Amino acid sequence: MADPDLLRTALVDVVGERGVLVPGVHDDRLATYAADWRGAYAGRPALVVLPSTTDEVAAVLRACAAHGAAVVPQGGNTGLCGGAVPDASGTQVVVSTDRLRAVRDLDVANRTLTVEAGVVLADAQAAAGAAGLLLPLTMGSQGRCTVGGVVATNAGGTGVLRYGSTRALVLGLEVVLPDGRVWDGLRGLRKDNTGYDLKQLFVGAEGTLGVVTAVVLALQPAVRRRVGLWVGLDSLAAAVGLLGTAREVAGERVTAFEVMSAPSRAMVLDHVPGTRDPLGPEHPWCGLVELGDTAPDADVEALAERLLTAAAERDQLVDAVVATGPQLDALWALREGISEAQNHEGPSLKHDVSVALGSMADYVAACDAGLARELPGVRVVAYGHVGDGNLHHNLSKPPGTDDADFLALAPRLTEVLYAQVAAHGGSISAEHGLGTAKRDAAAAYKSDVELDLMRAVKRAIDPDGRMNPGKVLAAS
Ligand code: FAD
Ligand code: S2G
Ligand code: ZN
Repeated sequence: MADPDLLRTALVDVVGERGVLVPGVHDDRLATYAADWRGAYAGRPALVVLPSTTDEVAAVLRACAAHGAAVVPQGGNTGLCGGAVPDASGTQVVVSTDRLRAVRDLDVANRTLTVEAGVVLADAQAAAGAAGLLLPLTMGSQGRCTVGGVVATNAGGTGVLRYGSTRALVLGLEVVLPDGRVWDGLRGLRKDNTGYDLKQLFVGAEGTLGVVTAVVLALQPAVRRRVGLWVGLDSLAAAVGLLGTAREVAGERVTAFEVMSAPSRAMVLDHVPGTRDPLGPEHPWCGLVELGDTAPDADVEALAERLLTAAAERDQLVDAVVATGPQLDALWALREGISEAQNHEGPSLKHDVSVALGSMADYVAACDAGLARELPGVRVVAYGHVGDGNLHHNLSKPPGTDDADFLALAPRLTEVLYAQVAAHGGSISAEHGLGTAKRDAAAAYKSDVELDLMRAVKRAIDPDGRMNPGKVLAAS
């Protein structure tokens, strides 16, 4: 970066004094942008800028380009791989989308919602719901993560098995490029076959190619009738079998399929007030299956009973309860409470992996053996979106172990787990992206051709390498 004071003056000219946070002057406010939401990753920004329009974002990026300053786009800062925080150099400018909050359009006939990048996911869901439509992106961070962030990370969540990841829901993007040009790709067309699908380059790019300033999302018909099944399972293989039965009986009305291991449930019951496990702690796994129908008169309860009958005939479940309304919401609170609960148990090693469904049980068994060899008593907090082959294979320290001793073993424990992911043809990042945390591990599993293609895209769009340096790809 040339002269930070000159850059600060240039940025204040664009967004005004209130739109630029300066170290040593605004340290309290700056702190929330320097570290991620959970404090797992932290850096030192040169400045934090809060533009309020696309034109201001463009002017900010032009100024950063003129001063050779690196840019770190930031939304809700709930990312789990360190992608939204600056490095420790004190030279990177965080560009926050906090003030890009407009809902620009909701087209009921076309079933599209156009929002600016800083709109919180829950607010986008509410805008769709108010029009009798559904934005089928749901995850535990939805009260804080932004639409720009879910696009940049190609976020998944609990609706992927029915509706796909964010990538499947994006119809158009407005992006400010590293040189400040604005690409207006805000088209709400479901079919537009006119050359390279440029928007898909920015979905999942984690801020390394430009700043997403607005998004056109495809909406779905609202689910009018929903029912949940909370099932006791004696193995992960049984869960996979139950998924097959659910799809046979209910087809696309299976709108969520999550599993929770016994340690993950126990942690939530210990640390998240008001939660309860209707089936008790004895089942090694429990499944939360949600069936949803867009027909207002659909008898989803009868569908649930048919599913339970078929699953029982196949010995796929040990026990079950059917839940609707508040009981179903309470089961989701149990499921979504794991992330918070695990933080109460010392450092949590997070692994967001995916393997083909048929390999999942073998993969977990191989990991259990390997992890126990490395650290007897390590607590495997496994849970998540099994419907997509995605498991959050998190680890917590054995009770009574020192945090530092556990963290010293972290690289080796992760290595054991990733080796099994590779051995089972899986991915070491199913939905959270790479950031800095998984950048090198991912590169180790990619071919030279694939890495060359990724670097070629990066060079073509961000030739100076100033967009979120060191995220997704090692800075060249
Ligand atoms: P940030 O954390 O601010 O940024 C994430 C990345 O996107 C960074 O690389 C940043 O540079 C980039 N970025 C942000 N905004 C823009 C923009 N406008 N333009 C360009 N780049 C941008 N994730 C899932 O996929 N599924 C889950 O089920 C899930 N559950 C979660 C539960 C909890 C409790 C928590 C804390 C996180 C969870 N996450 C989950 C992770 C996280 O919420 C997602 O990755 C989310 O997409 C991040 O959005 P954000 O706005 O917070 O982005
Ligand atoms: C989830 C959250 C991340 C974690 O709960 O689905 O994506 O492991 C995860 O805390
Ligand atoms: Zn998840």
